[in-house]
Amino acid sequence: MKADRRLKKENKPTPHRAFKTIGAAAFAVCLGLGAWWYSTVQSDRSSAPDPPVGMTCDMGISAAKSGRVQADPSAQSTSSVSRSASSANASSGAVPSSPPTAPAPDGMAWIPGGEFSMGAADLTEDEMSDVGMHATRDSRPIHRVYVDGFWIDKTEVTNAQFARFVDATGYVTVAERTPRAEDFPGAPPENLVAGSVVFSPPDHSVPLNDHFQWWAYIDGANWRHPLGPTSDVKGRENYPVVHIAYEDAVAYATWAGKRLPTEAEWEFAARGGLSGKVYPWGDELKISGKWMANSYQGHFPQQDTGEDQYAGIGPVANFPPNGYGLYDVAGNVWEWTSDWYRPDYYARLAMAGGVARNPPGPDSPFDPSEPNEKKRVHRGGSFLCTDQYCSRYMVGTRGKGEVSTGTNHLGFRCVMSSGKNS
Ligand SMILES: [Ca+2]
Repeated sequence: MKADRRLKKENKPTPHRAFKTIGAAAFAVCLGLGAWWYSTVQSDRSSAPDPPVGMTCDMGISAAKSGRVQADPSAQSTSSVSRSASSANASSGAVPSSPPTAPAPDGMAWIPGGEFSMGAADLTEDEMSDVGMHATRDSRPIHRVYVDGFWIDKTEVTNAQFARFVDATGYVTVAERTPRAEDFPGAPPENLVAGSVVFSPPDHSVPLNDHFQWWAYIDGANWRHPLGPTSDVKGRENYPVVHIAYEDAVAYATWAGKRLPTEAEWEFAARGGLSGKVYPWGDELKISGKWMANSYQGHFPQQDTGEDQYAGIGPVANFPPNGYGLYDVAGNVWEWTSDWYRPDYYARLAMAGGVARNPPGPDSPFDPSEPNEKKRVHRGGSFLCTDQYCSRYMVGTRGKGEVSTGTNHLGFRCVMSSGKNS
């Protein structure tokens, strides 16, 4: 929202009157680049180059602002750095610990903690030919991490749960707050409107290198009205709450006596006790022909066929849980973690050697593609990830987002330290 409002202040002309939110722009660029790559590969599979590693979500805000897609000149080719995910992930070494003696908090699962291999490696060329998925540069190298045991919500926070929080506290989310004129001197009054960014696909095929075609800033969009003022969440009480900025998620967690997971906690939990797997459930995208997560099928962006039951967002806990009983750790909506985002954090931990114990994330954020934005790590991918190009529901891969920006494919779940309820 901050970025959005800054753009409003600058009164930059943009398509749709909208898409002025940097975080959403990053998502869109991610999708746009992925779609571009997919179309390139499909048009000439045999000669198409691999997309540069990290390309799908690591583009700069300058490109997003201008609506132009520019290749990252520093990106390496996938083939030059590819490693086998299965071989790169050593055995977890996780030593399960006993849960606290107190009863499990409502709706939470105990994660035993222990040591594991964190991050993702590129698939081999043969493996990529099946699903075309790519780990990203910021998710490497695989490094050893230890986390203490903790409780975690089995599902993403739902609309019903968030409504109880709002009813109890009167909390107003970032997307619902009207920008103050004094904070944005010179901004036209008509631009000082609360809202959020919504996936708004066209009904026809569009150039896939133009993310402005499918993301739009919608006045009045927020968690109560996920698609804009004429929409609501009636009948969707069991869907993940969306349009949640980081401070909204923290406010909820604090009220609930919980906190947001660190990125390490999130990945340990999402792996479900498995080691070195591409997905939370194993190495294959489907099991016995069945979709294991809410993702995107069909021609992006205008034709989500919903082969997995859902064209767009779906309710929580409608796909099989992972080994720890957690639902939707891949797909449906992205989830906030408490770590600041830096693309080199894994490299720093690996360089330090040994096992990183309960890593809290870097001390400060830095994204070279948008150096003035403060971003935290997102995990899990969303209903907009596809098996053709979006790698971000691979369990070891990362996303990122500016802290004041929510969208309609971003939510969260909470954790609780092990001794909290005992
Ligand atoms: Ca779907």
